[in-house]
Amino acid sequence: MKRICIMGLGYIGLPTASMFATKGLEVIGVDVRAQVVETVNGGNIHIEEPGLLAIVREATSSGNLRASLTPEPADAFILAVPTPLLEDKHADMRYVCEAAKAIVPVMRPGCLVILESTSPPGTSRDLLLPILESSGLKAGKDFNFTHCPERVLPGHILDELVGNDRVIGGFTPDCAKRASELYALFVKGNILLTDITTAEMVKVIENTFRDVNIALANETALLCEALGIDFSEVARLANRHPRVKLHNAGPGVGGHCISVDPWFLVERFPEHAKLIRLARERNDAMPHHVVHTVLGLIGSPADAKVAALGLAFKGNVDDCRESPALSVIELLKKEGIRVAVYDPHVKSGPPELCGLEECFQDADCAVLLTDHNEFKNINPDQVAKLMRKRVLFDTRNFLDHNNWSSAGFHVTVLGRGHAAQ
Ligand code: SAJ
Repeated sequence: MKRICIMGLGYIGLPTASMFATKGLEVIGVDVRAQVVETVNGGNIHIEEPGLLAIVREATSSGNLRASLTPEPADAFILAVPTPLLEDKHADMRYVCEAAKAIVPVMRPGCLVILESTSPPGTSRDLLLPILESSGLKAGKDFNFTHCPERVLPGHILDELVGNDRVIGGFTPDCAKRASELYALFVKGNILLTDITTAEMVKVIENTFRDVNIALANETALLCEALGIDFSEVARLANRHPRVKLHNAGPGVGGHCISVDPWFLVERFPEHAKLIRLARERNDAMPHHVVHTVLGLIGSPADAKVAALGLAFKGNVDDCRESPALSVIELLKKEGIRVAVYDPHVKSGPPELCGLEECFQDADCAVLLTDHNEFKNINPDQVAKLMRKRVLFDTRNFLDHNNWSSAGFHVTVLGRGHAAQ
């Protein structure tokens, strides 16, 4: 294989394109956004990811990577476009379909087509196959067809692209073998071959596994509150069992993966995926629980104000997609409460976003929503002077509570019942 065409230059497509280009392949990175094409061709990046700029520079300056608005004939095509969630909790497959239609005119006999985007199981056979075969070529006979889901962790994408095991599902075993030869150019983890629908299910169930476990942790936290005991103590001791791994409780599940992918199963199999739906609903209800607790803590002072710490969906990233913090803020505002948000990682966002001092100024309660390391460095004595009341609600059991209590704060922790506070 000499020439590959990657559809979508986002969080997955751009690192993957650069990786192949630095291994000597000629790579055409295609994106529908002219601005992205221009940025990449200039050796720059439009997304934050450690190490990405260096590898994009290396790839473009060698002449091996070039971005374009339209696909060109190639030995392999990789579809790495988004599959977001629609309002009705169904996957929006528009981008996958459009990318597939765009490559049909440039597909040639013997080429390899790879779907990387996380998709509802069945997508490759039911949705993509007819589009690709409209080229007049037959999958498994005239062209190779596979699903190779990405499983990288944002913030560690370049390391995990290389080091993680890679699952490759083929329309036929030969198709899978062909794709494995391509990925072997840079993957150092094991390459595991299977069929195309199994690979789709593997990816979706990985994130569903995590969502269901977090839902169990969140539900356990609510039970502990009702019992007057501490979830963190229960989890610490239960996790000493060799086969138990309770996840962390918190304000909900965000990001574009774990809070999205389980719906792909619910959408397709509503009559079977009952536990998966319940887990999603449990996690989505956590912001309501957070707000209910805050209301109990602040009572009903006139002009109440809450200082929210964190907007991003998890610690030490700037990504706010599906962040539970956004839901908490909206729900508080609906209750007529003023909200100010401090997030050292997020550069732009809702109007409530402000600096540390402005956030704490005259607040009746501080609520920690994201576990950014910077929050550990906040000096409780200093912010106490700014606040109207010294009340802290830690929804992730993250801060040093002794420190905050010593500064006169009434500290409440999600999952810790009154008797254990
Ligand atoms: N969370 C909890 N409790 C926990 C763990 C996480 O409440 O015990 C919350 C986080 O705060 C966050 C959300 O869940 O809001 C998701 O965070 P995450 O770190 O678990 O996952 P992501 O979305 O950053 O990345 C995941 C990764 N999957 C797993 O860890 C199983 C990654 O490997 C996938 O490649 C990625 O989704 C993806 O692209 O699908």
